[in-house]
Amino acid sequence: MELRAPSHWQTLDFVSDLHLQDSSPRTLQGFVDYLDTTQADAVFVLGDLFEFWIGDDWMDAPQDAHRQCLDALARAGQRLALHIMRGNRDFLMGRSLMQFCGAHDLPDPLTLVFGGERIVLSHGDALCTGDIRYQEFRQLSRADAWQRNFLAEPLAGRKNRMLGMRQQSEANKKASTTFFDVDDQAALALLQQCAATTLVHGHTHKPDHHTLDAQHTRWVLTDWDLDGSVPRAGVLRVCPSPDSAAAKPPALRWARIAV
Ligand SMILES: [Mn+2]
Repeated sequence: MELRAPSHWQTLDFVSDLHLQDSSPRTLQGFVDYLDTTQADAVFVLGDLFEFWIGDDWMDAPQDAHRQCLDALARAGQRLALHIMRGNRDFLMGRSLMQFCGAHDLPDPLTLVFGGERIVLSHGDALCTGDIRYQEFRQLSRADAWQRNFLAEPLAGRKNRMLGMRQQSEANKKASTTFFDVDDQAALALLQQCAATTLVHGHTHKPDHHTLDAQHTRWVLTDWDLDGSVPRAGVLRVCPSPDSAAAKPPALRWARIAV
């Protein structure tokens, strides 16, 4: 799918991997403050906003962190163009949540056309092609039948199952010596398929800017953790370059903004 940025957009922010939950109150506060004050015309949340999400009927009685985040998103959704993509933790976010927040529901991947450039947005988990076990689970859990089954369970049962899956995933990670990063070949293939130059993704919690070849790069967003021993949070911001009127590349200016 393709999204053409309206011509009045000057500043776009990308953010991901906030993993909001009750046990991270500072991270929540940091994100709420960011949403309430950002001067961006459009904000793109590229997945794993929440540590987990068990279905939109949870909106009636969610954890406090979720409630406060949803309210802040709804405020932001009224004054700027808010876009939300699902991650591997919150893939069960549904239409009601998007509506409540006034958010545009983004497919993964999405090609954004901005400032004369084509930018692919993705959470990034689908590009970690080396993790075959995870890719199998991903395929299974994104299927309608699996989701219908899961969502048919009572909320309490869903929460237990989700926490169980999280624990299992953490245990697998600890037991494994391999870190499955985004595969550069898979990233390059996706960019070529979308006729795009730049990929923006999260998921790996390894903020960086990788050169794939002479024409293609990928930005990796930082995760947020303002509660732990190594505080980190931030957005990737893109604006048209001041020289872009001269129409010579680079037409965009990218910057990491600490919040
Ligand atoms: Mn993720």
